[in-house]
Amino acid sequence: MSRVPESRPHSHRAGRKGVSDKVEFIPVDVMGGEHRTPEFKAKNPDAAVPCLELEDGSHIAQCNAITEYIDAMFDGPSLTGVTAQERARISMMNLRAENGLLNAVGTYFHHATPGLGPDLETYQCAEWGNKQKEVAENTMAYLDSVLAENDYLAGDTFSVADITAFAGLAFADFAKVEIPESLTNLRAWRAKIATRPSIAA
Ligand SMILES: N[C@@H](CCC(=O)N[C@@H](CS)C(=O)NCC(=O)O)C(=O)O
Repeated sequence: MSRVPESRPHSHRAGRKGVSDKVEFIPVDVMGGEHRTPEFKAKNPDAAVPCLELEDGSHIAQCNAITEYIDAMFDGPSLTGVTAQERARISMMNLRAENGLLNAVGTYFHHATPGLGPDLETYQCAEWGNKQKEVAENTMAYLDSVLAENDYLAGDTFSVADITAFAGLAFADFAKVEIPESLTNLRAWRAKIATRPSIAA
């Protein structure tokens, strides 16, 4: 969880904006189920991280909402775009990375692997999980094709779509969903993103 002053505005997002020092990062033991406790759910009923706590005690969950908040609150390079066309393109690519990669890997992890363990995974549907692994693999191939034409997922500028896809690949590693060797554009993009100061930190 992250806590920030209300009048100022998390993670890679705060890093890119150069505002990481304005956020206090509080670890949440997800493997231990801390995010499903009544105390945590009072802050974020989605029972998931991340969750941003503002100084007035209110909370903002959902990565995209947190990114919107940080982008609007601070000056500096935008993660969500400025012109109507940029904003729409970034939003489109971010949703493709989120639904097709990050969420698909998450569903595979929760349904087709032991996930968070028998106490927390009370319902599993392996067929659905394995289908989502296929979705993730297809999305990797799609992203690779986009990166054959563009330096970044939404064009020539780093954006929240790159952050979401990078996080999706990190989760894929964790869930042991491999990036095929043949996806050279995706692999090269990942190596480049990994060297960004906000990601390395
Ligand atoms: N759509 C949510 C997804 C959040 C999410 O799935 N977070 C994962 C960790 S990256 C989580 O907390 N999982 C716990 C669980 O599934 O029980 C967002 O954008 O914040």
